[in-house]
Amino acid sequence: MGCGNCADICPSKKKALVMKPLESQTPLQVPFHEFSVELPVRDDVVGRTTVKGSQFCQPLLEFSGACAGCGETPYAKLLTQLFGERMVIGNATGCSSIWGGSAPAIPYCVNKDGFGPTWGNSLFEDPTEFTYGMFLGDLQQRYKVADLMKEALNTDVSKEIKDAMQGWLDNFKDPEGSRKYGDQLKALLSQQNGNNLLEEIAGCSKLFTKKSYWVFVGDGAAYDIGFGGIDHVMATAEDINILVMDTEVYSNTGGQASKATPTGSVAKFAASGKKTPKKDMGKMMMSYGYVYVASVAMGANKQQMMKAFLEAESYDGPSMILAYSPCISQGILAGMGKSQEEEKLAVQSGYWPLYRYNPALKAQGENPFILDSKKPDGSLRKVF
Ligand SMILES: Cc1ncc(C[n+]2csc(CCOP(=O)(O)OP(=O)(O)O)c2C)c(N)n1
Ligand code: SF4
Repeated sequence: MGCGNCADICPSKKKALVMKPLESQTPLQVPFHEFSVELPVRDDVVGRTTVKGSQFCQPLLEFSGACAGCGETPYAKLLTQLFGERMVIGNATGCSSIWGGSAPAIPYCVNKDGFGPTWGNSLFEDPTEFTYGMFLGDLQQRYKVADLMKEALNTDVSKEIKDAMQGWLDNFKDPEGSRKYGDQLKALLSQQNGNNLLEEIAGCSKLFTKKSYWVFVGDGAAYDIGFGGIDHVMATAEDINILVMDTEVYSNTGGQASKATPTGSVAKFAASGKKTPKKDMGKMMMSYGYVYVASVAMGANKQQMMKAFLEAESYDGPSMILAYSPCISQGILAGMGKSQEEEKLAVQSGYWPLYRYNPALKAQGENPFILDSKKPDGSLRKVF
């Protein structure tokens, strides 16, 4: 059961997975599955930030309602493995809001400590402003906590508490550091009664860990109706990440052309082939100079995608990742079981370039633009 992409692209010499009909496997595999879910998550074996290590981390997105082989979900799943326990996601209306939250079911889940992505769906037209609002609310409240801690440092509290507070203030923007000192403070402050200031700080403990703000958006929302909001929020230079899952059509409403649809593509509202070229969103964002921009395709280069996700998230400013996402609406001839392979072909042929534009490199006097894909291999006409 399933799309078969994982079996198709399994990199081991002897395939780790072989697809077989569900009815022939249920009696054997269900007990295996039940046993496997009782095992602890071993996310400390290999580094979390490597392609291999990330797959030892618990996905905090499971059992979505997407089409089998959907190109969007693998990106979202991986992001939850990297940052899930401190992620806030503002989702545009589109396929990702439907597979991501068809009430009353939601595929986002929590880890054993009860932490998981905070997820909300706004509208087709304003996901970036929606996420920005939550980001600003969180930031202002964290500034208030910082003020309270600075006040407490000037009072007669224990050295341990002062050290933990100073550590937290020094690591305000650092996810690991703010969590470490925040956890110390939670433990220390739980023993303090009768000190109003410390009790007020303890009451803000959910703000201690620095969060990771993400806008999840399709190409229709990003390139068309929600573009004004993207432009505005990117220009604020705040630390917000945007994942554009580019299916090159409005997938959720049946495949209408968007400004991400390339020239000649046949889509609804472009039945005789789209007349105009695909809008170059990456170029537009790069023109700011301070926006991190990357173009990725999981099936083509996982290392490059991983670098882009980590760089975008850690960059202290706005970032946009353009992620090529094959979709059932594209009518892929080989079928959706080959959607990851399709991403590879798109990159090899030069249809979808891979690159990263990292303003942090510019600040160090280096060229911020890195072209990660090779010269096109001439297969464009054959592939498409
Ligand atoms: C203002 C408004 N117009 C139209 C719609 C209907 N609608 C919902 S999702 C969608 C298309 C989404 O396409 P895209 O952003 O590319 O995301 P995808 O479904 O491809 O992931 C449309 C037109 C809407 N929700 N709101
Ligand atoms: S229609 Fe396309 S984008 Fe939407 S869930 Fe299906 S494959 Fe994914």
